[in-house]
Amino acid sequence: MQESAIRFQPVQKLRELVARRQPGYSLEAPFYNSQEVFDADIKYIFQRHWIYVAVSSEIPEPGDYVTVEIGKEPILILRDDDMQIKAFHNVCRHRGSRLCADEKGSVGNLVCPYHQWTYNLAGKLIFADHMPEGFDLSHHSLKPVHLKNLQGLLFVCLADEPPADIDVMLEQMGPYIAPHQIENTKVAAQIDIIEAGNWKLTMENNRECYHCTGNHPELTISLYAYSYGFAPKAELAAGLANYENIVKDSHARWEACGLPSAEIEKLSDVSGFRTMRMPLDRKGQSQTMDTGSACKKLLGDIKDADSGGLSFWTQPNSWHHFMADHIVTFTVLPLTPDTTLVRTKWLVHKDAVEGVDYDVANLTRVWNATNGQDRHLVEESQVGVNSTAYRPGPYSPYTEELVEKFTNWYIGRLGAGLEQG
Ligand code: 3BY
Ligand code: FES
Ligand code: FE
Repeated sequence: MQESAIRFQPVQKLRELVARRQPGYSLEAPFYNSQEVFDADIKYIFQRHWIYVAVSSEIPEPGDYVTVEIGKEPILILRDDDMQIKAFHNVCRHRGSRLCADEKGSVGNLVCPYHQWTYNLAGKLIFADHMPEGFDLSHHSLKPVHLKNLQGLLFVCLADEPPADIDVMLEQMGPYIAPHQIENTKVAAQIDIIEAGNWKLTMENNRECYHCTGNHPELTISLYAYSYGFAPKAELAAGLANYENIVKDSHARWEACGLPSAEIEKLSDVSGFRTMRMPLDRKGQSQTMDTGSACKKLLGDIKDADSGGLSFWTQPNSWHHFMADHIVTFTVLPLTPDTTLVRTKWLVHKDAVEGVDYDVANLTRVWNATNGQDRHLVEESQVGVNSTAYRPGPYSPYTEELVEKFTNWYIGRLGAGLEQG
């Protein structure tokens, strides 16, 4: 009896933490700094949900691959000979060596560096030297990983039975993303930063713009403060009403051009997401320092540079901004309880020429600056929540609603995982 009490103590402790979560408040400190919660986050959140990892245009040709690690699971995503995108565990079926150590590359076949077991692009073992007569290659294929391609945004799921409601997201989001034609883009820039903070602090920070006016001088040039909610103070009423009119007119114009724009909010779904095409301030074209296009060649069939910004947020780990001229896409991957990888990619039309159609420094300036500022905010939050003085604090019902939707989703999914075991 004593033995089982000891054995089950961590889960019990986690269940208690989940059960006493106070709605409307930030999470208790162990959620941000304990190894037990981190391990549970990897097991119940990152290994059981659809995780955004990459874009299809990073692997345009057969044999192109990217790798990513979700917790301790190395994953390989590649384009096969039929131009289909597949995901596998990046683990050799011989003695388990990681197959591809590079973050991206291009191969004819996948040759394990250890003893040269060789797999084709379908993951089938086609060569293994020194093995006895009767050794069956077909029993040693790479282990597949579930993958969904949302118009070029690639999501993987490590669960045996992935959440089926990803299909709702694919169906509803498809028409929003399709006009930007990710398949016809290229990565103009990628920047990885490792934030000294728990991944949930990164996600919570992303879900509000309460902090934007005070911290993001570059982003707020193009961002309407009203687009992220505002306290209904009398002196702001006229500004808010004006913004709402701009949204209404812009949506009508964009929808007429084949750009779906209306808000969809399904953040409580297992595969939760939210989207909306939002007007941008001033010239209204792009998230740049002068709010004009950063790339002369517009994406897909989009004719009008003035198409606002389609934002798309997913639970648990991504957000994306699609403009007429470029796309910025973010993936968040937990590394340890207090370090997190934030990977940002800027996509432009594949035929756009650097130095002619776009300038990388100009393209990346706003989000580079913003990421740096957000990193600082997350790192300062981590220092604060580690203090014995930290207690969960109240969310604003006006500007932190989406933060609460994130933490509610997280608590719900973690609780469900702990119940299922
Ligand atoms: O990317 C976003 O949508 C949020 C809101 C604006 C700042 N931010 C990180
Ligand atoms: Fe891959 Fe031996 S571990 S060939
Ligand atoms: Fe921010």
